[in-house]
Amino acid sequence: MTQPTVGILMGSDSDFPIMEAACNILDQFDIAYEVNVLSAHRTPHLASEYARTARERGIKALIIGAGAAAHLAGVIAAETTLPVIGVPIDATSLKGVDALYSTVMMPGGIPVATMAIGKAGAKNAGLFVAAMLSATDSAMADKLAQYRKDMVAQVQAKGQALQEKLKK
Ligand code: RP5
Repeated sequence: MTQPTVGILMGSDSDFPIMEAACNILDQFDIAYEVNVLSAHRTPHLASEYARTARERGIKALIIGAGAAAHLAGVIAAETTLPVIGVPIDATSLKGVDALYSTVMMPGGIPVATMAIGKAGAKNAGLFVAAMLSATDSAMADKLAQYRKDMVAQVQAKGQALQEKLKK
């Protein structure tokens, strides 16, 4: 099995339908990852232990999804100097704003790179890791450039399809 480069954590398995978007991007870019469910509140000791041992296990970046009073990314960032990317999850009646504030409002000294709430954030977390790796990996930079080109082609195709539809 390939040694994982990225650790994906989520506070609950109920976060997975959102966090799967990060997995899909990492698959697309051939970046090996591991996935774990750990909670800042329900399993605080296991979460700290995971973060403390991540670097020695070869992990280069961590993507952390959590909803509600989402402290997981901050707790993980407190225990490692690896880059931590937070994904706020819409899991309560506050629709993810609770998780966004909990994740993004870190005190100075312990950074968490916070993405958008939900699936777009999880997808961008995967792309952000690819971008970080591309700083020292030219093959990854090429893949990212191709991804952007494909996106332009997809947007143009959608515009053309819409124009065709309106002509009818
Ligand atoms: C958070 O509480 C999790 O990250 C999840 O988003 C939310 C709800 O968890 P469950 O009650 O569904 O396990 O810690």
